[in-house]
Amino acid sequence: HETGPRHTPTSTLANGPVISPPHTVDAFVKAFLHELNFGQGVPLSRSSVNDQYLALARTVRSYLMARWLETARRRRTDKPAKMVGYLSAEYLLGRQLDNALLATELTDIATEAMVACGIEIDDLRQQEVEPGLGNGGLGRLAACFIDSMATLGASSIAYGIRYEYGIFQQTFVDNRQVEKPDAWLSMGGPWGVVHPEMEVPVNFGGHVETYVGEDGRERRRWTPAWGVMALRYNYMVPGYQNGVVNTLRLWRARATESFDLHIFNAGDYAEAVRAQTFAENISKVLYPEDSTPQGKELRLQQQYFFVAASIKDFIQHTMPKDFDVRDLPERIIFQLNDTHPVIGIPELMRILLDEHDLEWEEAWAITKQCFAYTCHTLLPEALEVWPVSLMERLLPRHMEIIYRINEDFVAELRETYPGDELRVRRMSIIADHPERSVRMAHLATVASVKVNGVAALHSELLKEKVLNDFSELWPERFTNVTNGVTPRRFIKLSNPEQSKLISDTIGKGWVANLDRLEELVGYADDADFREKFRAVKAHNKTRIRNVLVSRDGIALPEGHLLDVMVKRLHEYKRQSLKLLHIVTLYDRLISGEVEPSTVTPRTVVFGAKAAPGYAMAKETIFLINSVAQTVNNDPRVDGRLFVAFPPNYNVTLAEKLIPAADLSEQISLAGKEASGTGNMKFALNGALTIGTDDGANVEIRQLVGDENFFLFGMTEPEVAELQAKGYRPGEYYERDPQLRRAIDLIASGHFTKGSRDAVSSFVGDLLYNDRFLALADYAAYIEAQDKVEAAYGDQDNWSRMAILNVARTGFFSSDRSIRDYIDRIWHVKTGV
Ligand code: B1H
Repeated sequence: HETGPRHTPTSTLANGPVISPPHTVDAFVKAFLHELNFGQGVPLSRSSVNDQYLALARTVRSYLMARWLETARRRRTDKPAKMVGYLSAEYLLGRQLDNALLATELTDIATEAMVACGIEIDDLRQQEVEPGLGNGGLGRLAACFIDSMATLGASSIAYGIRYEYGIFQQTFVDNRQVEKPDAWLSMGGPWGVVHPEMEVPVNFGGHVETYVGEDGRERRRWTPAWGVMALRYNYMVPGYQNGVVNTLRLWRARATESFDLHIFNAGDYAEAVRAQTFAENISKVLYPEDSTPQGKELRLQQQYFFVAASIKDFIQHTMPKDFDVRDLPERIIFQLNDTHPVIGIPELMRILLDEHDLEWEEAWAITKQCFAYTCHTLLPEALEVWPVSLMERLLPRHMEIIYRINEDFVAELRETYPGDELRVRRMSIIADHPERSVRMAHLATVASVKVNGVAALHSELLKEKVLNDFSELWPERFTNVTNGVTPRRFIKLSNPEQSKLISDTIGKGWVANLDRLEELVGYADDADFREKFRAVKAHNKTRIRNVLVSRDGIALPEGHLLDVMVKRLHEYKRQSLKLLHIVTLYDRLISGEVEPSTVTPRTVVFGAKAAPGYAMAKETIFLINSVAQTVNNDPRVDGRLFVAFPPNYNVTLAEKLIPAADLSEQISLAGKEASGTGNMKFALNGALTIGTDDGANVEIRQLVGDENFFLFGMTEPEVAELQAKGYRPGEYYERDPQLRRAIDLIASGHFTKGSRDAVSSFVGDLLYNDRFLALADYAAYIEAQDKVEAAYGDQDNWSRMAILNVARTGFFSSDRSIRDYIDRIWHVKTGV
């Protein structure tokens, strides 16, 4: 393929710099009509809303294009600098239009331009289908991180997969989750720029053999059985008003004519076409498991596909033609977003050994400097392992290299710990039980410059538990980088009213320097400011009410405390505990234990997708919907309690829901939630947190102060102690009458039209298993919730607390996280 600089113009006209259209309404209108007429091929008078949206998106894209080309040109021509290659299987991007307008300071111009064309820009916004190329926190973190890398001007490129179908669309049928495919590209994907001529081959299968090279040395040669092409789709990642536009490069799989040559040659045309479809399946769909990866062959294909394409792309296309691979450590650090891209380690070894003829020691010395690994979990079932049998079949050369890496590693261990075979077996990259398999977290740790957790507590537990042996061996390799979220999307864009209040009070600088929120601390005591702050919240509640009515036909009551729990459905996150609280509140109302007029009216909003194969999670969804239906229609509740569960929670809904929340539910069992990032978004948008001592909750509480946080539940050591002595959930049920009533009410079938069967697995699990100790934390949770209600009664003080949450959580900007990675792990330049 032709790849290098491709054209030398002879006319000076063609030689000039690329210039954006001027930042004026007239120019914008002109560019927009050009896109509509010549791009979409329609006159304004006959254009559909989708035509208009696509033309608007392309117009904004055209404004970004000059900055994009300029950013890339500077990277090519400046003194060679080290880059970050961010490798992630997921990017949960959310809608692009508003972020691009904000970055280019075109929001007002575009709005006016649309008015001039007789178009309501909001209708076009609604037309965009968000790219949901991620499951939850991990994918959204990657999206926040690339935003911050661009805003800091970090020399960087991000790589991933352009799934044709993102995270499934969730619907409810008879209160149960039903998944629909997410055909996010079906209306046209205006943000991706494809370069079909720049495709990269990626091979699979086959065998490895020894041969003798010209120099008489023995070498290994991989003869793959089949391969696909990785098609390059570039997406713009604009920095916030700094002229930088970085690249997110997502790969799509395409079959080649030579995909499986012998089939075509055999004349079986239909079979050959079927085989092509097989190849293109690789980038077809995002796996919808959050935290519990399945050892599926297609998933390993996806991982190798995008990582192999990315590394090859970096060495062959991003580096200059005469580049010497021995210089790689000076030019790249690949950040591994969890273990999903870890196959890149043996891949780089393969390239250095087999394609560049380096000796093992030299190749290993280089490889070890080129990767850093972020672990995102503490759940043992979330640690990825691949069966050796699968690896050998799909990537035989890589399996061989992994064996050799492990051999050297194990030899080193035996020297360091003579006679400690137990330890050697624990640490080995290869596990023997229950099936011979490759432990990707071990491989990542052995080959990385740094290994980091995603919140202070998580990084400590990583060292003490999950990777304890490794942290004893290499203590200096382990570090923490607390997660963050981008203030552009999650404050400036999602909460314009609060943003305006902040800017009017302390100036506009906070958007790119979130520590400046501290200047708001004093205003917590300013009655006038508090009143304005409350007005913002009231405005955001009206906004979400309108959104939910038109989106789902859900009519939220007015004047309620808005209590929000949004995150993936998982037992460790304990949506079931929240449900027990709701049932308790309901029970108090219908049993006459409390007089309805005396309780704080509360609306609970859930948002959660369950992995399609996760039965207990789906049962929990069914029960939440069933409880909502019963509670919302029971006259005895007298409008004091309302439960809403809008389907298909996604980034777009989060942007509307989080700014309206009064109370943020962060109630995972201590020691299970690595960080959480929703928790940060809520605090920054003026919600108070009710939460356990887990993940980044710990740091949030330290920053906002105990008096501005509703802490409850066991600590991680208490959890470990209880589990060690033997946890029996039934004891809590027996001892606590309030808990017993709640569980009995569920078990009776009260919420499920009299059906006990429909709730038996849920109730049975709580009483006899309860892996995440919901019953043990129930009493403390209820007590903390009662304190919440009392506190909400004093609106002035509540506002004071909420303002302090905003003022003291600037630390959770992803700009700070990225600066941490740059200073302590990546050592790359900024300001480019
Ligand atoms: C997180 C995942 C995850 N941790 C496997 N692990 C996946 C694991 O497709 N898979 O197989 C997908 C996702 N996701 C989350 O990462 C943590 O649970 C959160 O606590 C954390 O905030 C987030 C970002 O670090």
